[in-house]
Amino acid sequence: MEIVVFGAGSLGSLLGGLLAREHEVTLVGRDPHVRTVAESGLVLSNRVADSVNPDATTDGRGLDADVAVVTVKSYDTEQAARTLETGSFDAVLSLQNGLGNEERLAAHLDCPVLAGTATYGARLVDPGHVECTGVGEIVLGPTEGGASTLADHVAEAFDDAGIRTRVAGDMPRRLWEKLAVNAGINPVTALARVRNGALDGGPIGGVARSAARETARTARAEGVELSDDAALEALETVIETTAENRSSMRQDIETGRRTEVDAVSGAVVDRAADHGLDVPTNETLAGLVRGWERSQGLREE
Ligand code: KPL
Repeated sequence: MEIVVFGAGSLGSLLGGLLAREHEVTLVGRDPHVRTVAESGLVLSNRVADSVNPDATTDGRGLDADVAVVTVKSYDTEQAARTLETGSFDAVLSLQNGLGNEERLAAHLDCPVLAGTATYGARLVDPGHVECTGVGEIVLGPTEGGASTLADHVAEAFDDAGIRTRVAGDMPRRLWEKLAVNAGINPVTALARVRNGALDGGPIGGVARSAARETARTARAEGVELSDDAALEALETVIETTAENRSSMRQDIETGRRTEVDAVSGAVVDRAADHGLDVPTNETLAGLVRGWERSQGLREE
């Protein structure tokens, strides 16, 4: 199968590298990483040690493949969609944080867009070298839920490359559950500069739980069946299984990059407002992270 991985950050590079063991893969990303991969290949280290040679480019326009896997940050989704629409794909799979990525992609593309979640952990060690910090799984399916032979086909391609993958008929609920986890863990660990495991208890753990509960309430207002208990259980599980990880938002703040707060806490605040719900914890967390971004000149409004 021909697969384009659009967004050669840590997760995109890891999945692209694993897929390249079985398929023809093109990684789209930024230099110097992409230049190093194109010249010398991609080294995968830790639990999935290997060395592979995918194509790699900074120019994602006009590509033609069976599947495009989108792993860019949520604030780059619009730009990715405009670039992908210059190419040709049978399916596009979003493996991103936050709400609304699939809709943004679908608005530009005439092929089916699948939704997915990824619980693999990855870290870009150096240009051309990605470390696997956690073996998880991919769950994917149609954005509106239900069955799809296309989703089965894409899952099979991931499975053939040794990536544990499942097809789910309830992606809307799963995306909200993931949002509850991210809304709980990401801004709190970023602002407090702690590892995910520090949310195990104590006052900051309480803030994370409150953000997750508010997210579940907003999901229900949107017609998605996500109980507070289910959201809290998902949160506890991820805190435990990723205890040693630095969340992506903490990494963004520590390296002075813009964060995905708009698509995480900001999305909860916006959707809650549509239903007249108050979500004070998410509102406070969004305000604090946006304030940090403003102080760094990373956002204007
Ligand atoms: O997805 C994550 C992230 O860091 O963005 C979690 C699940 C919180 C793991 O760190």
